[in-house]
Amino acid sequence: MPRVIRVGGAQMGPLQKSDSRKVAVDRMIGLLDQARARGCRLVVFPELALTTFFPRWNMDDKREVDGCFETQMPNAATKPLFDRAKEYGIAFAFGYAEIAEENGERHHYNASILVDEAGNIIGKYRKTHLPGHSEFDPGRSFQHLEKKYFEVGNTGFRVWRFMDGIFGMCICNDRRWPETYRVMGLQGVEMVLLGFNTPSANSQRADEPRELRDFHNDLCVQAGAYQNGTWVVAIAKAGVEDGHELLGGSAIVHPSGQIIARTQTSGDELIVADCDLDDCNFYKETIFDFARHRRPEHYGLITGQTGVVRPD
Ligand code: CDV
Repeated sequence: MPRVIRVGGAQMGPLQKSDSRKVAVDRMIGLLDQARARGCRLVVFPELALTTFFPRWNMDDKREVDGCFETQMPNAATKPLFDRAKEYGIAFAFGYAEIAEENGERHHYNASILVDEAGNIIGKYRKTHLPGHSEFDPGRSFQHLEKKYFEVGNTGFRVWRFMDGIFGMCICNDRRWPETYRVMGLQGVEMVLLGFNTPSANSQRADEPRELRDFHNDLCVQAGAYQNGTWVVAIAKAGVEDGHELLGGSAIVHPSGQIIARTQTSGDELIVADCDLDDCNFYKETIFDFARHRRPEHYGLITGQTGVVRPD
């Protein structure tokens, strides 16, 4: 039996700080309607899909910060999205800022969830590689305060069996780290669902060309796909948010590493691809047959240390 899943990558255009959750959710439902019309069974939305990319703002008022987070999922604002997807029998994934109650304490995470065709949340991932900084940095042309607002995720890189395949999730900056894909690759992942918000400018390097940033985006997701024989569905929030441009360039990447669908705009846009999960097999069984070719006895430094230790 072929394992072909028609996947929709639902890139979102910008969300402004003043936009309500309803604005975001209505647009997500619009994309879901398009996905239904085009026969998709799974739809992937971006990181922090319900709000502007708020880590660019330096906020000290706890209430203002917590106002960017969700304490429940689904909640009143997102329930219409869950209901519509359930009505259509479409599975979906999206990212949001999560306040979680754990052992009587509140924790703040940059999270994403995987929802099955019946509307049940079957997977949750909390971002591991938080980029940026934890205090206002006057040396940057704009802020990236993820380390101020979020804790490092405590889920690790899990995978979930559903729709006859093995699915994993990661979030934005995670895509730049080969460990992200390899940990999922070692669990047999066949499709990585990934949302991102990447500024089109480097806040610490004014002369970095946009083309280079596009190239690095593609490089990471294409390498991650190929080196692990997995599909990667990498979906952006794009366009100008609160005066700051985001990269866009959402893509669906084949296990060969080739991009087979790509957005053309910086707005709400659905890309669609028929993804055969069995296309992973050739790579997993030949050049990247981990059981035959990996040499973990030589990889100890990867888990044994964090930073660079140079020889004396
Ligand atoms: N939201 C992100 O994680 N953004 C990062 C930063 C470094 C631009 C990214 O890797 O795209």
